Amino acid sequence: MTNAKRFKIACIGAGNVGASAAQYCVEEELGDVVLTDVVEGLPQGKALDLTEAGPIRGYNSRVTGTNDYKDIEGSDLAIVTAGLPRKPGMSRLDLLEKNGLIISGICENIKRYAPDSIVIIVTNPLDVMVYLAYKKLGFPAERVIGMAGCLDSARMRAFVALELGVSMKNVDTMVLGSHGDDMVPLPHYTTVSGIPITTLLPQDRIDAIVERTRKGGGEIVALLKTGSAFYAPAASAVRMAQAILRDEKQLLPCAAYLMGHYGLNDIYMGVPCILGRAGVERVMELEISEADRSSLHTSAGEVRAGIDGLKERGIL
Ligand code: TXD
Repeated sequence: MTNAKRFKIACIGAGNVGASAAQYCVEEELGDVVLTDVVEGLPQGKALDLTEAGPIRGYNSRVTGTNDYKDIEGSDLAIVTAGLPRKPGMSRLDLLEKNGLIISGICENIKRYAPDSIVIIVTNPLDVMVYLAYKKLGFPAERVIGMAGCLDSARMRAFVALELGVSMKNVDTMVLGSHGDDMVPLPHYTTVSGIPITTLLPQDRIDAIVERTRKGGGEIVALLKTGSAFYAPAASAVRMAQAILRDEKQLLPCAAYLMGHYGLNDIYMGVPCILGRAGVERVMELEISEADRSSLHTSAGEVRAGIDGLKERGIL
């Protein structure tokens, strides 16, 4: 083990993202994982399979599967991916209601069994679900965080690296706003080893990368036909978990609770955050253009509409 304390991580939801997150956690030896789902046998089966990969992949972290929330007792961190996907004929509001009820139920259990944990929400619609979780958990805002920007910026990093034929590791980006078509990728804060991409690529190529990043989730859904992306989303959530549990003070874009930042109040949105052992230790305010600020506010309008939807249905 690289970390001194043996952490306990609850992965709630053992579907595509949840199981991949469990895999990345144990491969990184970040802590022992409890994989939880409502489907009987699913988390147990995946946990056993991951345990059996241990001798080959060389990890000693433990993975167990359960349908009983009592088993998450004392977790240091929870990654919540439980939820339903949108089915044909289901409106956005119906999905909001279904996942809203699932997240509310899960929050009750986290509150009961892991009251000191830091919670990373992944379930869509992300910015609304993380706001709901914050309200239901009653934890300080720094301990309830949404994962989206990390994924969106990873996608942009990958596209820039592929376009320029440079190492993925050399590319840094920043993406603000809500998770969806209204996100605000920031080319001016995108660099290759410190060199702004605005000096390396023509504007039309940058515009194309920004557009592909905005539609990144949809591109994968269209290819897969059933289900949505899971490797990069899981890797992003585990990156955040690592920054927190190992107190790395990493600057990552996350959905954080805003109190006047960027002119926004009482809302969760994607902003640059310093992640450490306390969770979101600081929200960074960047200088952004008027156009980007206005996109951020448009994005906030969508999130507020979702929050109102939950209120109308009595979930919030
Ligand atoms: O950037 C992001 N935030 C996202 C979000 C990127 C990718 C995926 N994103 C969302 O994560 C996606 O729209 C879904 O809302 C979640 C999970 O996606 P995943 O692909 O893992 O979905 P699956 O494979 O359908 O898994 C969901 C699991 C499934 O096994 C259900 O049985 C389980 O959730 N589930 C529950 N587990 C525990 N407790 C409850 N109540 C529960 N209800 C359903």
